[in-house]
Amino acid sequence: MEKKRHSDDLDFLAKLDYNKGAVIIGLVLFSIGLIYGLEYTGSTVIEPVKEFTIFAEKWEFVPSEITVKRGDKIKINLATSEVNETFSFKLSRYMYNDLVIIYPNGTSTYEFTAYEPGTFVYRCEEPCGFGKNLMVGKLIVNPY
Ligand SMILES: [Cu+2]
Repeated sequence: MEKKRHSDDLDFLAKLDYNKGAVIIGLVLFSIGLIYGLEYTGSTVIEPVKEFTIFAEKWEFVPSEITVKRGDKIKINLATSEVNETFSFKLSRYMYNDLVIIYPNGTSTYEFTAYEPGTFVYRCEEPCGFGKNLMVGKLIVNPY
């Protein structure tokens, strides 16, 4: 039978200490990861919506230019004070099949996320009179 030496015990203790250290480092790293993870989750949950109001008039959109950043969540409020005219709002690319109607003296909203950078035209597609073609504006989505 092999004789047990003191140094064997010392080695064992040294290894144990090393393992404890590793566990503590692991816990610290895990905690840091958790904190960052929670912060990240928090920031995505409360991502603010950028809100704009566009007025439809005879025959223009005011404002006729809006600038945002790629990835922005956009809410566009549409309003007209014209009492005898129905307008509409159509944004190229982003609104393939959508069309928002703005009824006389009414309001509408359109929400989307600006995933694609570039310059996009918005226009009125209602037959609202001879100035119809003047009802254009542009949305600029900067890449960053
Ligand atoms: Cu129109």
